Amino acid sequence: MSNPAQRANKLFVQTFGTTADDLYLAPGRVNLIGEHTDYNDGFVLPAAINFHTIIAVKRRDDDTFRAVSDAFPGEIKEWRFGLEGKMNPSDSWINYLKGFTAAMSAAGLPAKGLDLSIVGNVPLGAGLSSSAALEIAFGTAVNDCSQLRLSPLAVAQMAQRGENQYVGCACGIMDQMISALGEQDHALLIDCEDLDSQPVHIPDSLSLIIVNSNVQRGLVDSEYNLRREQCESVADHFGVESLRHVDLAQLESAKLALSDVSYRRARHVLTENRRTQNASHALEAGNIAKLSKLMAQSHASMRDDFEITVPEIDTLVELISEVIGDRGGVRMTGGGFGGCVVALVDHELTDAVVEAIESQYSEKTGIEATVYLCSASAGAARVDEEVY
Ligand code: GAF
Repeated sequence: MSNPAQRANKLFVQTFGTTADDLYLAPGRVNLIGEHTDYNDGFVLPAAINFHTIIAVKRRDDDTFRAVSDAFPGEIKEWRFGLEGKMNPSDSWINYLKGFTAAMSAAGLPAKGLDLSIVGNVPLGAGLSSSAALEIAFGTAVNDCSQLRLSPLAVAQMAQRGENQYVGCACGIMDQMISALGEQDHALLIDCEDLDSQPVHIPDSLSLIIVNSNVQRGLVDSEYNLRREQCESVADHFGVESLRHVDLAQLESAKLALSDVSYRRARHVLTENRRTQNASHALEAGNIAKLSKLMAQSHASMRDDFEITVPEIDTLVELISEVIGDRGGVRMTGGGFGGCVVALVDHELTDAVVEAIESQYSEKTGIEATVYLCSASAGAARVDEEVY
């Protein structure tokens, strides 16, 4: 089968009857540790992965956008810059693009129209940020074609604004930032308060394995927003902007004044921030036993305090950790309620991990898992068809 870049060009010709000028790509992501900390101004440690959204574009002389996706070939979506209208829930993918141009127009930025065709191989609905990859590939294309000279961070912030204000999802900045700023063979330690980011090398001795539980992610939006509200109400209790400005000692002393749920939600965030910083140091130092412990603690905290795991995900984590011991780490990754598990394991154990999943997961849960052997890749860029 042709590669995604070739498919994007082909779809462009089929749809618009002419060739595209340029191709832009943005990756999905996996978060190694630091879950539900971004919107609490905390720390996250994601890596961009070698699964991408690719967009072929041709500049237009007016302010119209026309877009087609390989998921719905033949269906051309059209809107004018600044006239996006209201978000239409049944319009799924196009809302992310309209959200981006709506955020640009609200910020007073100009944009030239584009014709575009979109293809991708980021698994949909798996918690690997296919929507951020779409927003950032599009945002990078618009930024370049309209010669706006926004930094990748500014593109990420614009995409997050679009998703928050137009699409109506109260997500943090992690997914957009890593898709825009990812570095090959590195994770990024992001401080979500000042948006400073530091690349952290992933040791060559480790395999990056993502396992899709293939559990349908039901309730994810409502539960996500609920977690966010619970965190914000604890920050309000302390009279601070965010949980970043509460420490564990303060939380302990307020335990009786908080509900048990509020206390546990905040405890997850505070301890997860500490684990994320420690995991970044452990990864840099090649201290895999320490990383293993921190990832296990993170998973337990998501399961018991934040309550965002599901039994199938817990099963996957248990069976993988039995194989890897302290020669790697494993935990749920992403927003939760299904989705994927991430494992960073000694290369020598990769086959054993895959075998354990194949022989035990469906037997224990009745569901087949999908395994992706990944690598940490670079962030969004303009690309040539040949070098993809
Ligand atoms: C989703 C959100 F989009 C991110 O901002 C982040 O909060 C994540 O869930 C949980 O860590 O991917």
